[in-house]
Amino acid sequence: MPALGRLSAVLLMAACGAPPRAPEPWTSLLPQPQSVTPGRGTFVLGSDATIGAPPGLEGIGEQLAAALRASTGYALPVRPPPQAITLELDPSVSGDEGYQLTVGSNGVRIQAAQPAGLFYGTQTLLQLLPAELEGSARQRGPFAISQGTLRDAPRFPWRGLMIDVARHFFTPGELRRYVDAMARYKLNRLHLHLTDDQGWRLEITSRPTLTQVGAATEVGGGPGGFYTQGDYAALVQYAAERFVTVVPEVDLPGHTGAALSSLPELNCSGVAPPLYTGTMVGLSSLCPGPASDQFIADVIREVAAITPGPFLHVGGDEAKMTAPADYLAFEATARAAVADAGKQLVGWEELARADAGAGEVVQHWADPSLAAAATGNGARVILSPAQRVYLDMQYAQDTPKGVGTFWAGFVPVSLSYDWDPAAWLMGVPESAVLGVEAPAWTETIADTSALDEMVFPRLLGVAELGWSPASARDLKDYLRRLGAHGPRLRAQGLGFYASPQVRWAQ
Ligand code: TNX
Repeated sequence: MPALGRLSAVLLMAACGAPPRAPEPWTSLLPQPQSVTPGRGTFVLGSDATIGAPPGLEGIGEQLAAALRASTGYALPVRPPPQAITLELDPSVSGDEGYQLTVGSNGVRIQAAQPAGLFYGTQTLLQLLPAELEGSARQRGPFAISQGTLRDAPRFPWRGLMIDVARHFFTPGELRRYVDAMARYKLNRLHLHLTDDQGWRLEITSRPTLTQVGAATEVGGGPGGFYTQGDYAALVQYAAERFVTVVPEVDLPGHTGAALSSLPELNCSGVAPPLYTGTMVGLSSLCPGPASDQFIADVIREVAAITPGPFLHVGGDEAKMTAPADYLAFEATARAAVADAGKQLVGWEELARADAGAGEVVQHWADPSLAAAATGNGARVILSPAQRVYLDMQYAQDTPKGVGTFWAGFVPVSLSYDWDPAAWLMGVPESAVLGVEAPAWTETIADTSALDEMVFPRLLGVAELGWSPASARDLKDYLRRLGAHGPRLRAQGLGFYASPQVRWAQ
């Protein structure tokens, strides 16, 4: 250590009792920010640190404090600004989600035009602090943060994770863990696949048998489960506090086995079939007619009423048992119900067959021509190409046995990251791309330890695809940064697949 450095270390020791540990580098942020200008020196976060938040946005400061209190043991009170860490609304910062972060010798300043930007600034700040602070075990401070400035804003407005809670049920508490992780990596859409052949997971008060019967089991015959409307509303609220919008999906007119088992009148035979606990797809269809139309209208009205977010996903995929003309009629019914509820229609790419267009969103998963037809017609597209971001695809031939599938190929960490959403679909310009979403289908994923392994670390790559400018993306550098995030994932209690493509920090 040069003499001056040693002297300042001694002075610091005298001032604070112990030297702060070496600060985290600004070069391991994930997702990669728009631009970073490292400075010199550090700001030292000590036990007297305070957080300043604008009136009405104390909650964002409180969440930052809550993330750090257990591990630091600091009080971190939230007060009117300015404080050591100051959150500040500034209309000159660009974007609904953009922010600017400055670490100077006296403190940290996060500026944003909107609350979401302030929140994302706090998430970046957490990554500038030691990984262990994300856990609950007490760490010895003070903690140095390198000085510098950073400007950041997302490339795409839709950065999503889908969880299939129909094939296997996951509790609200389990989902909250994924919401927490999403927020850390600046993901903002949690798409819940709430209904399918194997389960109906949301209470619909006008049709109580949907959950009394249709939620009773799951793939493999386990106990299943469902969310009461109250459970769902609380989850939506929890997610919203973390700037994650819940996108509910009610899959129609195929993938409706659980509904058909619950309501005889939805079947052309008038007889409800037994519940299905296998993993085949394309087995079911609502019967065309007034009973199904009324069912669709009632369900969409109820789901919309407890969904403050603007989107309502009506599925529409793999309706192999529905005649093409009936499919069009069902989509017209769903479209009218979504419009009546004042929501924006989202559906799988098959919705292109029903002329999806302006104001609507299609989710691409398999057939590039369908998404291109819809965007040619004015729709926008969410990219979920199975061979890149289906989280139920196995990583490699030799990875977790019995969990995941490979119909779209093996999807190692590198492949999942190494593509450009703007160039993925021929004839679909970047302006028509709303963003990216990684679906976790759960036919083979029965619990959170299996789900963690399939979701992490690939979801972090999806986060970067959705957030970072194309020019800031680089596979080799991404794999390096991902390795640096191993301890951070561990501290957060998240399991992950220790891909051999990555050198994981211990
Ligand atoms: C296709 S993707 C499906 C799902 C399955 C998934 C399994 C899509 C819209 N439909 O029903 O769960 O493959 O990977």
